[in-house]
Amino acid sequence: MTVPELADVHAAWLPPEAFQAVGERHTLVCGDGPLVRTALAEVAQACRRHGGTVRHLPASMGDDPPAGDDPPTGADGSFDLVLAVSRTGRPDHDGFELARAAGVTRVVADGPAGLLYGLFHVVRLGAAAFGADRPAEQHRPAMRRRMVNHWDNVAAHPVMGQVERGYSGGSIFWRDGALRTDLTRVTAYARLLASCGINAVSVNNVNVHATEALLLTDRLEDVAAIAALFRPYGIRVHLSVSFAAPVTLGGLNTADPLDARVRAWWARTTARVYGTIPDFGGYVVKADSEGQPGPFAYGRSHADGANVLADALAPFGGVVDWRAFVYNHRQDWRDRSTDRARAAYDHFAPLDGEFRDNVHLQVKHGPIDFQTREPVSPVFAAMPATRVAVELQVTQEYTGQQRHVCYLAPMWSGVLGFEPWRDGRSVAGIAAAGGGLVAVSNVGDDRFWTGHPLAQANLYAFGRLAWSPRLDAATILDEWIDLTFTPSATGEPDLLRRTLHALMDDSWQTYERYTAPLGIGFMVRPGDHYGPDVDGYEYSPWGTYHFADRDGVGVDRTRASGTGFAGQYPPAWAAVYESLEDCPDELLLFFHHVPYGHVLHSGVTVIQHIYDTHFAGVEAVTGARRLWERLPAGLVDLALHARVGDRLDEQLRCAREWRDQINTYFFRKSGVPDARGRRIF
Ligand code: GCV
Repeated sequence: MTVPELADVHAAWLPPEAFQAVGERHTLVCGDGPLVRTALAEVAQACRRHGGTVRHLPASMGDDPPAGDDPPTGADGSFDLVLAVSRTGRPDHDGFELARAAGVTRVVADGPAGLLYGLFHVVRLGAAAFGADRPAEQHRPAMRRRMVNHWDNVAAHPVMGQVERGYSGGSIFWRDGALRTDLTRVTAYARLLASCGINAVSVNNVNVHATEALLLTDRLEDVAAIAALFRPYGIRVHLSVSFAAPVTLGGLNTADPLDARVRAWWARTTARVYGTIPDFGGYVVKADSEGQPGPFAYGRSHADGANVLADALAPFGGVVDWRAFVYNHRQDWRDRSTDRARAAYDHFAPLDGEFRDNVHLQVKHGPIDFQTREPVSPVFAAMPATRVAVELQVTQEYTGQQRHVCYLAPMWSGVLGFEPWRDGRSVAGIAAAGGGLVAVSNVGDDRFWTGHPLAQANLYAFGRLAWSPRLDAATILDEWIDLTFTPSATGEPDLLRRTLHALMDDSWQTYERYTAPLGIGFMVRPGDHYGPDVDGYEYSPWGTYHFADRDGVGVDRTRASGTGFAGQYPPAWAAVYESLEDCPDELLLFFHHVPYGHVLHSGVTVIQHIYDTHFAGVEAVTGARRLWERLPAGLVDLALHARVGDRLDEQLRCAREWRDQINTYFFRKSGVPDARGRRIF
């Protein structure tokens, strides 16, 4: 096993320097199997570069992992680091214990995956892992399943391209209708994912087009080839499949989930998948959504649909990730009783308890669609008898498309920490007990992986939050900075760290300030979803309205006079969102239609808030750009510096465009001038 180093691709958060503390020491790796061999290869590579040594002790040759006080002697008589798989641990738990005593740092893992995670944790700690003694710390992931979904097409889609909502170049798996011939990049990606704890990946778009559908059958070998590269890093491969596959691939005249022939087809097809990929993870399904086929065509429920796939996967330990993103995208604006925000709850809550145990109901974190600000989906609290997974979007479809800096960890922390019943039980806990955390990936074949180099931090943060949802966003950012950037001998100490925090810590709120106000969402250009177009979706059937007129703006989602969406929450939150007085400012227009003169908790009117935040947002971006320009040469890689600089230029241009269009729009609608007399076109 060799650890790839790609000459022309940025190493992201695993540059060789990150391994220095491990690589210059003497390490003993105890245990067997492919994941232990991966850890061994990682350490060996680091030692070759930094001068240390590594020895392997297969479990069959030793007893229990060597004790901290008395590690076995190596060529030079001692070890600084011992990585071992416990004989008594729970191998499926992925956890490890880390301690330092008598000059030895010891990682004792529950199983081989835990050993690999333990090694990456030592890498993260760097020299600190080898300093003073430290009492035993237990590290165990909160979520058993930590998954990324790729919206990658095998054959480039005429509108969506090779990666749907991808902002980082082409797919790292697929190109021009085929599996790439050089897959070294996939191994490099597997390392990055494993190092932040991710253990599952789906490799094709949830919108399954004709070529991609074949991955399940005729082109299964392609999936097997990818699985072989992820396996050494403890990552299982999943596949998005089409609900209509029994018809389109199997030649049946129906995909009715209750038809015996359909059930048999899924069972047969799935058995073949496991014959080829024994550790295959399972299926991801987008059904009855945005044109994808589903059980509604046969008068069946989504539980019927999911269960037929679940039954086929169950004998092999596979799971179905069944997406709850089901809504009517052909809406009539006059029909105020239909509310896209209500849809997931209305479709799925009545089915609670009807899904098989190996179905994960994958629910987007907000009720609409990955907007910059949405309330947390009420579905999380509504399905106690279902294994629910929380879906996040690392790819920045609505948050600046990796042309804008937008560090999303603070938003995700808010989602995971949300307590639907306000009683200590959080969304993170619901996901941990259910299907875990899932996110749409933001990588592509771009040299910096993510288009905007700083967007790498979002992928890293997703993995870390799936492991440990309570980690603080700024702490995660520090981890990412420490791993990614080599400390420089030049410049003020910590200047780079301070600059990155200044650019990134509040970047999500900055983005929110210059885009759609107070939780109303959208106002983006239809189709590509980049840049402002206040009425772009207002006169379309997608159900994403703001209802601005000369008197006011916002969607009435109260029970009293609106769509009733507020009533989908447990009482403690339903009452807060229902009430104009109590509703948090940032979600006001999501829940209420108010006059422009409505005074927010902050003390300013809605219209003045719109003006103030849009000017403030642009000022923040101007400041960020200036800070980046002032970084002394040599503090970061020149190409990376240039790429971030270019993106900041574009961010500033676009932020100004947002500011001017939003401010002018609302000035013209309301006729209310800016209290501070600033220029509004
Ligand atoms: C994969 C949004 C995006 C679509 C995406 C869809 C989904 O509507 O714009 O590109 O389709 O969400 O999550 O399925």
